[in-house]
Order: sequence, then C-alpha cells, then structure tokens
Amino acid sequence: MSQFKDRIPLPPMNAQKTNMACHFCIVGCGYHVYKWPANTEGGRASDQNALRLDFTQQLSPMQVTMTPAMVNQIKDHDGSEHTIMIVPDKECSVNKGLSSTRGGQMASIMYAENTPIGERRLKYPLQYTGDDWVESNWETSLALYAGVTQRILDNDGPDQLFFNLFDHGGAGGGFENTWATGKLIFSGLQSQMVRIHNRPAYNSECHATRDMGIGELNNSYEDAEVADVIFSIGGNSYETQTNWFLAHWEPNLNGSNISKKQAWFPEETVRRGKVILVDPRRTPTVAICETIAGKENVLHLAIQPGTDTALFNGLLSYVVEQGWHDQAFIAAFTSGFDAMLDANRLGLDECSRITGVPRDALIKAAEWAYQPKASGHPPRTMHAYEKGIIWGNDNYRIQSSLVNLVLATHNVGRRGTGVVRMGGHQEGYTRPPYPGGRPAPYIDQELIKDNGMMLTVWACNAFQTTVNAETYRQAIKRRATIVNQALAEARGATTEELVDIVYDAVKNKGGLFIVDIDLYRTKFAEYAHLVLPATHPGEMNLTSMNGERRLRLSERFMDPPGIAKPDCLIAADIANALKARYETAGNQEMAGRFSGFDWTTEEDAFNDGFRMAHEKAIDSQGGPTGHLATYERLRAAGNNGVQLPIKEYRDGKLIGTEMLYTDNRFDTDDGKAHFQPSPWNGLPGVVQQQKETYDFWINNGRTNLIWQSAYHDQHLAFRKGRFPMAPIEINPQDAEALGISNGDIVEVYNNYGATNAMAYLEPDIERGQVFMMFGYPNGVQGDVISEWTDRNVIPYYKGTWANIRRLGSNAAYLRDVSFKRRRYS
Ligand code: MGD
Ligand code: MGD
Ligand code: F3S
Repeated sequence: MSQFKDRIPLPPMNAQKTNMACHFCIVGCGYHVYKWPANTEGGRASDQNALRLDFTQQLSPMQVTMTPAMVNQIKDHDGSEHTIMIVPDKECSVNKGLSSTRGGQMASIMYAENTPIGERRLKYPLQYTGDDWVESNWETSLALYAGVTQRILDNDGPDQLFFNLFDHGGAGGGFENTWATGKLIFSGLQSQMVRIHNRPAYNSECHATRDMGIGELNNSYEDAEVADVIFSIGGNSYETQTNWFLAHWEPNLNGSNISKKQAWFPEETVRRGKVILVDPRRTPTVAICETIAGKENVLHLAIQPGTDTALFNGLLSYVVEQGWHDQAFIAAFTSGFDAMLDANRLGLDECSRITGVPRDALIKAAEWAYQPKASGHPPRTMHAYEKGIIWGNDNYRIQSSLVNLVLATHNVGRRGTGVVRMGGHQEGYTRPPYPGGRPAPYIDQELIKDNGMMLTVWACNAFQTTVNAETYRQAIKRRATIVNQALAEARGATTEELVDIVYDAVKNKGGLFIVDIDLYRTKFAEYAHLVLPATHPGEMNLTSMNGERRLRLSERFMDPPGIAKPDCLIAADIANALKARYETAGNQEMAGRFSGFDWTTEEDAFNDGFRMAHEKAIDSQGGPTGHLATYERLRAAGNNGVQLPIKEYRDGKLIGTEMLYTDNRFDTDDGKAHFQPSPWNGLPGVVQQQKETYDFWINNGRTNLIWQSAYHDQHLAFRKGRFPMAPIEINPQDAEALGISNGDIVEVYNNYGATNAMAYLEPDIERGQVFMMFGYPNGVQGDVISEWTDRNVIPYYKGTWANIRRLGSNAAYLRDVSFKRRRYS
C-alpha cells in the first residue's frame, strides 16, 4: 500500500516509463508504469514531472485519472527502493485514458513488503510434510515433481496425470505461458486429462460459432462506436468489460458519435445508437444505458432464464417472414439455410410464451435490429454475448441459434457489426494440438470417481469456481489426505524415497498427489502437497491480445517476490528435470519428448511458441505472419500494439487487421458460413427438476469491484470491507417473506450442496430470482450447481434453483458495510 495518504507523489522527469496492458479483463486497457527511486519526486511544473502536466494550476476535468491506489513503494532484489505509479494511457485507443476500479488498483496489488499483499504472496516453493508446511527450494521441489511424474508416466501412462490449467491471456496466462504449459503437457507428457481453468474439460466456449465458420473475436471496439444497434446478450458490460462500454459504447449511445458515423457511412441514414439487452436481470448496465441513451433507445428483454435459444429462433422466424434477411448474401456465402429454418421455425406467440418477453417487445427488437433503415440499408447491428449464454442452457445450441440470426441478417464482416464475445480475460492461446478428442473427458467427474493419480492446479482455483463444487472439494480433500497420511510417516526420506511413498499412496490407496502453482496459497493450495510460486505481469514480460485481437507486450518493471518464477520458466524447469531423469535412465526417446526447453527468458518462450506457431498450424490467431511480431517491435508499438492477424511489417510498424470476414470467406473447408439447426428444447432434466422443487433461481456472476475468486481483492481492506461475504441480491418482498433484512447472512441450499451469502435487498431483482456473486472465498455459489453439461462438456453455471433461509446477522458486518444501491436510477 502506498505510504502516501495525503497526496500523490509525481514521477520525476527521468522516471523509467514502460507499457502495461491491464492484466485483468479482456479489454486490456493501456497503462503506463513510472518507476523512480523512493524518496525522490518530480515537481509540479510541467517541465518537472514525467507526466508533463502542469500541477501548479487546476487541471481540466478528466485531464488525468490518478488516485492513491495507482501508487506503491516496492523493493528490488538488489535492495533498491522505488516508487511506482501505474496510470491509464490517454493515447491508447482501447481505453482512451480511462481506468476501471479493478485496473486502477494495479499498483496496489504489486508485491511490496509489509503490506497484506506482500505478506501473502508466495515467495518460495512450499512442501507439505503430512501435517505441516515447510519452505523449500526449486531444486528439491522439482525433483519431487519430476520423480512422481516420471514414475506415474512410466508405469501407468499419461492419463493418470491430471491438470487444471489456464488457457487465457493476462495474469496467469499469456502467449509465453500457454505455449510453455502446452508444450510440456501435450507434446511432452501427452496427457489428455486436462481441464481449463473455468470449465471441467478441455474444450471451447465457442464450439458452435467456430463450427459455423466464425471466430468469436471478429470486429474492433470501434465497431461498437458506429453500430446502429448494440445487441447485448447475457452480458453486464459496464461491470465486466468496463472501458469497452465507457470508451466505445457510450459515445454511440449518447449521440456524440453521429458525425463519425456520417463520415463512415455517407450513403446511409445514421442515428444515435440504440441498445437491446437480453438478460433475465435488470443489470446495472441496463440502468446506466437508460441514463446515457434515454429510455426510448434502450430495450431490455427480461427473458426467462435459459430461454435464449427460443428468443433467437423466434426473432429469426419473424425476420424471414418480413423479408428482412439478406438473401443475396445467404445464397452466395453460406450453406444450410433452408434446413436450419425448417428445424428452428418458431412463431412469435410461442416465442413470447417460452421467453416471457411480450410480443410487442419482440417486434420492436426485430425492427430496431433488422428492419431496413429509411435509406434502404440494413441496420448495422453488433451482437455481443458473454457468460449469460456461454454458461447458459446448452451453450452449443444457443450459440448456433444466435449465429443463425446474425448470418441471415449479414451482421458479420461489415463495419459496425460483428458477432463477438464480450470476453472474460484477454486471450493468449498458443499450444500444440490437444491430444484428446471431442467431447473431451469430464475431468472433475473423473477425479470424483477416484481416477487420476497426480493433479497439477495451475493458476486457477476450482474449489471456489467449479460446478458441483462441494462434492468436488470433498473428493479432492479425501484423496489428498491419503497422501498426507503416507507423507507423515516419512522421516529423513530422500527425494527418491518420497517418490516411492507418494507413488504407493496414489497407486494402491486411492490417494491424489496435488501440486498448485499460484501467486497465493489459495483454498485449493491448502490441500496440495507442493505449492510453487509464480510471477504475474510487471514481474515478467508477457504478451496477450484483447477482445479486438490487439496484441501488446506488458513489460517487466520490477523483481518478483522471493524466488517466484514466470509460469513459462516453471514449465521449462519441469521439462528439463524430466529430460535429465530420462537421460540418466538411458531412455533417449523419452528424454527427446522433453527437449526444446532451453529457455532463459520469457522472450525465449514467446519466440518458440507464438512466433513459430504458424509453422506448426497452431490456433493462436497469429496467422501466417505471427513471426513478424518480436518483443522489440511490440515494445515500439506501445499500448496500441497490433491487431492480429498481422498483415505485414512496414516502415517500422506492424500492420494488423481491424475486422475479420470482410471478404465473406469464413473459417470452414469450403469457405462458406454454415447454418446449423438448433431447435428449442427446454431446460435439461436435472435443472427442470430443481426448478420445480425449489423457490429461487440462483442467478450468479460478477460485480464491478471484485476480480474473479478475489485472489488479490480478499487481501485489500477496501474490497473485502465492501463485501465481507459473497453478496446475494434479493427482491425486498421475497426478503420480507423470509424475514431477511439487509446484511443478514443467509443459507442457499438444494440437492447439490449449501453455501452462505450476505443479503442485499434490491428492487430491480425479479421475485423468485436472486443474484449471487460467484467464486468468493466466503460463500461459494458453485456448491449448489448441478454437474449437467452440454454435448461438449460446457457447464450451465447460471442454471440452478435452490431454497434460501435466514441464518442471522453479524454485528460487525452490519456496522461496516454499505447497503447503498449499486444501480443508477
Ligand atoms: P481465478 O480467480 O481466475 O479463478 O475460475 P478460476 O480461474 O478458478 O483463479 C486464478 C488463480 O490464479 C488465482 O488463484 C490467482 O492467485 C492465480 N494467478 C493469478 N495470476 C497468476 C499468474 O500469473 N501465475 C499463476 N501461476 N497464478 C496466477 C474463474 C472461472 O470461474 C471463470 S474465468 C469463469 S468465466 C467461470 N464463471 C463462473 C460463473 O459465472 N458462475 C459460477 N458459479 N462459477 C463460475 N466459474 C468459472
Ligand atoms: P456475468 O456476471 O458472469 O458477467 O462477463 P459477463 O458475462 O458480463 O454474467 C452476465 C449476465 O448473465 C448476468 O447479468 C446474468 O444476469 C446473465 N444471465 C444469467 N442467466 C442468463 C440467461 O439465461 N440468459 C441471458 N441472456 N443472460 C443470463 C463475464 C466476464 O467478466 C468474464 S468471463 C471474466 S473471466 C471476467 N471476470 C470479471 C470479474 O470477475 N469481475 C469484474 N468486475 N469483471 C470481470 N470481467 C470479466
Ligand atoms: Fe482492466 Fe480495463 Fe478491464 S482497466 S479490468 S482491462 S476495463
């Protein structure tokens, strides 16, 4: 935490200045990092500080965004102390100088001694002795890791080696780290028993749209600025992709962008942007859109949970009846339209009955989004979706229905359109091909069924974030304890003897040997046997791309805590340790599988992976010219980076691609976009049964202030103080019926499990529904979610019903917590 409470120190003119894309959400806002010797400061005159702003006079509004949370004091390994400032970059086209409540605190979450974050960051490898933790070193830890791995691999094969593994960009991801882990696990170990950090199998969140030929990040943020209509489905963008919303939706919705639209589309009728939001909940985003755009330009379709497929099929059927589909485009560039329409046709009355959306509102949505404009041109409608349908009722089917509607109305490949994920993290995927099939194995269930001997948990925490989480935790804890009991008997054992002991416990007794690689000792790590300390952006160099495929390099500017290492180099260390063991054993063939990790820096991993990926036909969106991106060129490209795929390197600049599919060639074998039948089919059986049994739909997701499982936030008084427990928003009338007041602790329970939360009375929540923050350390919503998945093992996180009862209140919470509404009204 900054030592400066009364003022913000200014960076002196000679402060070191580097680039950093915010490592939290997909938007990847650009920031500058200033670093200078502690106890020196810049002056207030514009020629005395590195911001080059004149603080001797009142600055104009929004000239700079700068708060005490953007400053911290750090110490490097050589003992030198520095002040750091991380402020948003005005020249970055992504955020245009804006920060969010999450990114704006990046300086505060950097490692600094004598702060809560500093105390809790992992500094050294930790080893469990069976009943206690001891600090260890890399050599001993890697010897144990490689020893157990080798024993299992040789005797039982790769499918006994399980992984919970990140696949994204930003912190705990990035091209360097996905490549290194992929090369270790898929090429070296050749295990298919891998799940992704946020879902229980190795699959895509967007199988359907990809199968139809459309990658999920196909436009630019600028397209949201010039769209006639933004059609937002299952997203709460103000809270979850904040600066995409503020810097790009808002200028369209508040009408300030009309001249830009006129310049882009001189032939067409242009108007202030309208927004349609599909969400069973009246989200803070809906409320804010009404303030920005005026209620007359906002249409909130408060559908019944899980009925999006019916909505899109109904809209499509109506649009075709009206003749608003693009027949020429369909004929020339797509296939399967007629068969799809036959399967999906749904009358407007039936659509209204299923979705609960009034017929008039359905017609209004269709007219706004698809009826030709006065100039005769079809509207430019950008469709943006996120977890409300990705974790919705049958991911594959919903996405098929959505993309069918988009294709029929040609809302892809034209500026001002696009059918895109709003996104979660930044992207940063580049790996050798996954060795398993599709559907991939349901890893959580395999572990619950006592399969697998070793589990590596890498930059994720399923204890707080998976489905059916209570059952999952019970299984893992039970199996971890079997190994603990064996380890507790080992006294004075060498590493090889420990390998024997662990192997016996996992082979013959049903145990599970667990290794967690993280920044912190998480709830999951508490049940691990080895914990390895990783670094995050700022302590390492890292490349990622944002939601408009913008590739940037976040530069290392400080040393990591203790002997923590970048994930890519941890993966390399593991590979090298295995290689050495196989060489010692005289097994050159196996040693060869772990070769090619002679890296010393993150840049080596980048060059081996992202830059060479094109030659190995790997899905990195780097395209055939990925090799053009070097660290040096990315450093020069700054926070605006380059939008992948890169077209060329010309005049000292990387030239990228703003929009995909402008040539109407899609990512299929025949180059055509493929319609897919996806008729409405109701809720899954287990979920329908819950709905009939319990009183409340337990809707769940994110809140502006908290990032994911709160891995940093839980250590920050400002965040934890705001939410001491997972908040659950409930309608005041429902609350009254259950005797619940603001701040009461409630239990949420059903046939899968039970969890606690803290009640917030919120009139915008429908009766019979609640909204609970997911993944919190103090109240895990996943405990009450069923194990149901779609055909590709994508879960239905948003679909669970349960009962709620009041447990009581906590006087300290009541004293400290604010119950002010979070909605604009
Ligand atoms: P995170 O908090 O993102 O949660 O689920 P997880 O991925 O399990 O976990 C990141 C972990 O990595 C933290 O422990 C953090 O300390 C660590 N970490 C951060 N940076 C680094 C790094 O650089 N290196 C290493 N080694 N570790 C690092 C999130 C998941 O939850 C997501 S993304 C989604 S979309 C799902 N959403 C969802 C939902 O909507 N509802 C419900 N009920 N459950 C959900 N679960 C899913
Ligand atoms: P969620 O809150 O998970 O966030 O970003 P979002 O998808 O915007 O869910 C969005 C909405 O889905 C909710 O408002 C919910 O009411 C709605 N919903 C639930 N069921 C249905 C349904 O059946 N149909 C429809 N149409 N909607 C439904 C997620 C994104 O956020 C992700 S994936 C990550 S990893 C990041 N995490 C994150 C964070 O942890 N905190 C903050 N503040 N921002 C984040 N940004 C990213
Ligand atoms: Fe960070 Fe920008 Fe998202 S500041 S959390 S990337 S909106």
